[in-house]
Amino acid sequence: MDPRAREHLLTESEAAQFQRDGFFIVEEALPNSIVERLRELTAEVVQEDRVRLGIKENRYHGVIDFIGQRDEFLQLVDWYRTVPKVCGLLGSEIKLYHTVGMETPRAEGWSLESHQDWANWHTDTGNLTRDLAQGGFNPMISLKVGYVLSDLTAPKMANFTCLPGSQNCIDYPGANRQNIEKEAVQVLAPAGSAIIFDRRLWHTPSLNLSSTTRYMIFNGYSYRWLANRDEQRVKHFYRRATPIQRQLLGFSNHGAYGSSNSFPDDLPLRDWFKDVNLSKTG
Ligand SMILES: O=C(O)CCC(=O)C(=O)O
Ligand SMILES: [Fe+2]
Repeated sequence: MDPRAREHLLTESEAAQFQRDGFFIVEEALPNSIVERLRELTAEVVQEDRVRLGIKENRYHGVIDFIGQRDEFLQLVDWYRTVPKVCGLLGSEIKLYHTVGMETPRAEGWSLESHQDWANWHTDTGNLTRDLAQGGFNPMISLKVGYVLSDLTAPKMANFTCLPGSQNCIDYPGANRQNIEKEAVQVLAPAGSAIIFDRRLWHTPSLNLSSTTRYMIFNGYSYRWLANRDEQRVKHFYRRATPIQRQLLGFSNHGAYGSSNSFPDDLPLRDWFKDVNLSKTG
């Protein structure tokens, strides 16, 4: 891992924002040169998938199992400006469990009134809340890092849209899941930022009424024992990945037995941060 990771630990203010709102923004998480390259590659991978699946050009499309699709995506697995913050929230015994590359073109023919065609309020990781939540207990288990690859500095550009604070609501707290609620926030963030959000936060895709196509990469991290949410075809990375990257790609020296245990040889990320107080949440 890049040694500069130690300068990018979760701050107290980020921890407080995450606790209160369910998300925070890391500005300048990626330099411009990398943003541009990732945007090009995301466009390419999404286009291939649109053709394969016959998906229209004017609808958003996310490619899951994204991380293994191009060699240059490997650098994001343990990116030094974001992953230390993920460790501050989940600890270091984590992995990537789900990755998505998303393209949201201008919604030609749609207007603000037709938001319901796009709105899909949800929390992440499928059935976790259904199967775990009991009497106000609903552990986080996973979170996502959304890398913003095109400028989202004004609303209605398919900004990440959420109900801040709703990570504490087991049921959808709004009035109508087909609407973009009045209290919803369209997160403004320049290209190169990362939005780190709790999987329990209620959020939705939203319309892009601008002339810029929106590109984002969403990398989901979880405890190592969670089942992956996509095929995670990443074995081709193993040979050139660092031990920390291999951990984050889900590798264990102990096969299936490893992920629900803490064998020291499976946890280079824990070693890397062993002298550091990662967590600001106590
Ligand atoms: O496109 C968006 O902003 C929402 C994406 C989303 O729901 C997710 O990555 O979990
Ligand atoms: Fe989501």
